Amino acid sequence: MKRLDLNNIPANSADVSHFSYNKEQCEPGIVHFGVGNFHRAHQAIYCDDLLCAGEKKWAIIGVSLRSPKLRDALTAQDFLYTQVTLGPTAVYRIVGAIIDILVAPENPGKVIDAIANSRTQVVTTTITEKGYYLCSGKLDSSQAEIRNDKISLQHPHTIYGYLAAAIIKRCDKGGGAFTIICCDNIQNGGEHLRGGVFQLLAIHCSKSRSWAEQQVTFCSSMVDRVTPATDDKLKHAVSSHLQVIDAWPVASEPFTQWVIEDNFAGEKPPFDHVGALFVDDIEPFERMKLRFLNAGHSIASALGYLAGDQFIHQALERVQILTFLRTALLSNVLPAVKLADSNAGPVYIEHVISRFQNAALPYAVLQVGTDSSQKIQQRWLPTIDSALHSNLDTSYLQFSLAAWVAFVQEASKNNELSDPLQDEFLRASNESSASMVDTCLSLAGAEKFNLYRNVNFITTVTSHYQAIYDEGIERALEQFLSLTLRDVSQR
Ligand code: CS2
Repeated sequence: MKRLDLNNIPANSADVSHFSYNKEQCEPGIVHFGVGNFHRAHQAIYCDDLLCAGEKKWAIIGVSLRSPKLRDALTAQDFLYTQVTLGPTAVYRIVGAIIDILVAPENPGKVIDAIANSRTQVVTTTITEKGYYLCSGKLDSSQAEIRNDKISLQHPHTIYGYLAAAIIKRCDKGGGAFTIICCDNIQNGGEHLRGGVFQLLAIHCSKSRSWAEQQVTFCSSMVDRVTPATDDKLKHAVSSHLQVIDAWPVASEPFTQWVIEDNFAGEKPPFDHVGALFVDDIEPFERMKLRFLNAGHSIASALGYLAGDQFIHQALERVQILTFLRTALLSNVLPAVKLADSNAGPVYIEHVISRFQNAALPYAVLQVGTDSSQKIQQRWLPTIDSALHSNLDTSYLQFSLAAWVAFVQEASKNNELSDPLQDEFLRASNESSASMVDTCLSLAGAEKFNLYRNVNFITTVTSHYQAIYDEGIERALEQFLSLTLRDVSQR
């Protein structure tokens, strides 16, 4: 069987489509950091739609901050890949929007040049939570990688270093204004990028700092599409359906959403023509996505892992976990998270749950569990603090935190935890229950939140943790639900 490339593009049919433009005539107006599956199933599809609509400027140069693997796999196929939408049916799409992939550590200068090039109008990022070096929502400048970039930008180690070095070069060359957009699941991503970049510019080049204040804008955005890691089953489905070999196809759910803060410098890609939304105030959109969808995913992941499930949809086939998740979002998160339209909450929650139940798109509990120490700082802890501040019910979130501590412990012991703090978690995993809870919470940055100093709150988390430890998740969950649901029905 032949490999997918420009000479071997499967023909269009009822469930197969391919891009309609000539790749050679496209210009890379976008440099994107983090060409993982999510980017390829989300932003790259918006760009592909623009290119298909004749907007030739919005092809992508991808940058990998670490591994050469995707570059190596896609180079041989002219950077083409298949995106498979898995819902009630499977729909295959050959995407051409990526025209090159650079591996930053191999040649940092090339990455810096690509951003400094005046044809680049937008730089976007999906580098995951840990790529921002935040601690409790603030840039942690004490981390070694940031310290490196403070000393020199010759060989940057962080996104901030690459952007600062590129801004210095672009300012020197008269490259003109451009926009940086955060496309990760973090609140205020644009502001975080701005803060880190300006800190470095202040150290390395005050002239470029003043230039950037006028010529560079930083936008946050809310991105949404459930996109699992690629497995062999997907590769086989692609090769048997399309009769070409694709080394790295990507699957995703039918739903997609992209809301972008409208604060562009330079040219603005007309993403609104292909389904994205430009808004003046991004915060409510980010909050809704992080505090409901992502928070819910992390709840289902911790409970599902402890119950022995491999995938999120399997966890939600358990009535107890489904009930827990729904009630947690409705009775703990919704009252604590202010939404512009208060009726929208229950509808959004049901929609999110039905997306998680999509059995055609298995999403591993351990994928959500990856980097959970960073994720819960965005997804759970701010909601808990708001709820405590207003004296609202936090019982489900307390149980969730207890389940998360048990998850971290169990996954560490099973050698399945993937987290920047995994060594610290492993060291802690034999501690007694109170100190295990304390250690895990403080590793996850909880000390900066009021919940950490609330003795009643922590005592309850610890007793839930003890119950999970002693009796197993199913029994502990059953007892918890029987008590709390009785309380709810008696209200
Ligand atoms: C998930 C997200 O893996 C995770 O942590 O919660 O990646 C989620 O699938 C996406 O944000 C959906 O847009």
